[in-house]
Amino acid sequence: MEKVLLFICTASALCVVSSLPARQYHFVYDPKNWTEAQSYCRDMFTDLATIDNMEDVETLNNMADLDSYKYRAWIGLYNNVSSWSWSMSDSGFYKDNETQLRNWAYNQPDNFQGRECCVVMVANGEWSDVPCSLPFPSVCADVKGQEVTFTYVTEEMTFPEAQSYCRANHTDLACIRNMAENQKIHKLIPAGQSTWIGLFRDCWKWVDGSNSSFTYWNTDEPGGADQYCAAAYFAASGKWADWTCEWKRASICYSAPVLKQVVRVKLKRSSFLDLDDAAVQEDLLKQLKQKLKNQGVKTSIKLSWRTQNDGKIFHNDKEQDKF
Ligand SMILES: *[C@@H]1O[C@H](CO)[C@@H](O)[C@H](O)[C@H]1NC(C)=O
Ligand SMILES: *[C@@H]1O[C@H](CO)[C@@H](O)[C@H](O)[C@H]1NC(C)=O
Ligand SMILES: *[C@@H]1O[C@H](CO)[C@@H](O)[C@H](O)[C@H]1NC(C)=O
Ligand SMILES: *[C@@H]1O[C@H](CO)[C@@H](O)[C@H](O)[C@H]1NC(C)=O
Ligand SMILES: CC(=O)N[C@H]1CO[C@H](CO)[C@@H](O)[C@@H]1O
Repeated sequence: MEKVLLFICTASALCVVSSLPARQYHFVYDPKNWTEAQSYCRDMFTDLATIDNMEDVETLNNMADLDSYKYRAWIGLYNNVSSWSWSMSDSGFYKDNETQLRNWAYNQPDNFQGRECCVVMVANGEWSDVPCSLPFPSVCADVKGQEVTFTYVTEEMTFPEAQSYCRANHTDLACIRNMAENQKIHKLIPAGQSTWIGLFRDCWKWVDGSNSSFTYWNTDEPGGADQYCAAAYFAASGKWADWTCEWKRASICYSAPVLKQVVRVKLKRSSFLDLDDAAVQEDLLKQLKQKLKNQGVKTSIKLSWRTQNDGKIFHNDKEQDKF
């Protein structure tokens, strides 16, 4: 989280300096399920912990209290099995509920071993979830308005590769709006072959929106088809494992550090303004905030007046000499 250091160079000019300090972790040992843990972290801090690199891992290993029952703690990594969406998101392409079409094979999607986040059409034209890193042929789509034509691509690629390929050479991976289109695609595919279509979902994503690709899974993790939440395991150097979200555990929150800066604001005296009036004080803060925004400050800023020992906020210039 970016923070802003802000100070006044002269009475009339505002200077803004940005810096990027490290996030601060907080262990919460009171056991909570993952959902409760996230709510708590969002209320009290910023969110459940995001872990970006080995330095973060070391920080957490040094902080962790290894008492019994406390050595596993929730982190902000979540495998969202209800986040299916089509590669082509242009809403004009779909009518009514056409994005909702699913043609899953029996017992699919099953999120086998907790890592199946992309979809292939299997031999009988039904769909199955598989790991996105497996190589398959694919079906690309060329879209003109509502018209769509499909092309089978023999070359085996991972899902991200197939998606890039289709976007470079066609419109996108095949997105299927109805069973007639499903049938058209099925006819293109050689007998017995499974191929990528454009359906995928969020796979083990940081809930604060971080796109960090750092992973530190323990051996054979993730491994559970119905374990959507991740915890760090401090008996194994803080490595991660997937767990059932209902379980109650310690948790790790983080806060984006807040930088506090006291600045002195000099105002020209105006006989029309009562500076002891709370509404006037509030209005001045609003104006200051707007001024900062106009100068390109993009991060969130909180401004407040500081009350001095005498209970007053504003002092005229002679009194200021006493600071
Ligand atoms: C999972 O995905 C669904 C659908 O996109 C979304 O509404 C929900 O908020 C997500 N859950 C979490 C915990 O991110
Ligand atoms: C979508 O619409 C079709 C046709 O109108 C209907 O048969 C189907 O039940 C709908 N599906 C959903 C998930 O609403
Ligand atoms: C991750 O997000 C940052 C900005 O937050 C962006 O600069 C970067 O390109 C993103 N990386 C990927 C792989 O999307
Ligand atoms: C967590 O606990 C809350 C409150 O007891 C409950 O409503 C919620 O369903 C639980 N969530 C999970 C994922 O277990
Ligand atoms: C047939 C064709 O145009 N293939 C191109 C598809 O896009 C890739 C780049 O992603 C090119 O290398 C291919 O030549």
